[in-house]
Amino acid sequence: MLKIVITYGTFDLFHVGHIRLLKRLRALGDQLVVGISSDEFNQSKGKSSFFSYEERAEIVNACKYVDKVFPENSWDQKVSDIEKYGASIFAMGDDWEGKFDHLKEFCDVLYLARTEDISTTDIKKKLSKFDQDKINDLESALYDIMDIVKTLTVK
Ligand code: C2G
Repeated sequence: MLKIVITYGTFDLFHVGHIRLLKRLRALGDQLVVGISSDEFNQSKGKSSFFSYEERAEIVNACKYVDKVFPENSWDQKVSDIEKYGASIFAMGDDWEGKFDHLKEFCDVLYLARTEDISTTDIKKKLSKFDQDKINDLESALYDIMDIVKTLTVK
């Protein structure tokens, strides 16, 4: 009997935190199925992803630890998904510790340690700071030019 592991996530800007979790989840069983949050569901989570559902699903599906991806459209579909895919383990990163214990009625529920110091939110912040640095450089160059123009136009 194949041991199926099931998990869910947005998986935006795919990074090593995601990969390391999927690798550990796959090692818990024989197959790993992943619910990818739809764009609409992300909005209800207060998240807006950089990549669309289709792109995020394609990227995660290409991961060698993942056997199947499917859309996650609501908080309430997990029980039917566990039954549909015959999952015997539900697992998430431990930022969700305790949040899905009600699923213990249907399968094992595990929370695995997150990878420290990386998140999609941090990546977005660092990239936006990078742009801000460029704007700051341009502004100081502009002020230097203005100073030069001023000296050239002094009567
Ligand atoms: N994760 C991790 N280490 C990180 C970042 C994320 O282990 N540095 C894990 C999270 O704990 C989660 C999975 O990677 O189990 C996907 O993370 P997100 O894409 O942020 O997913 P999330 O928004 O938590 O959505 O119904 C459950 C939700 O869909 C989970």
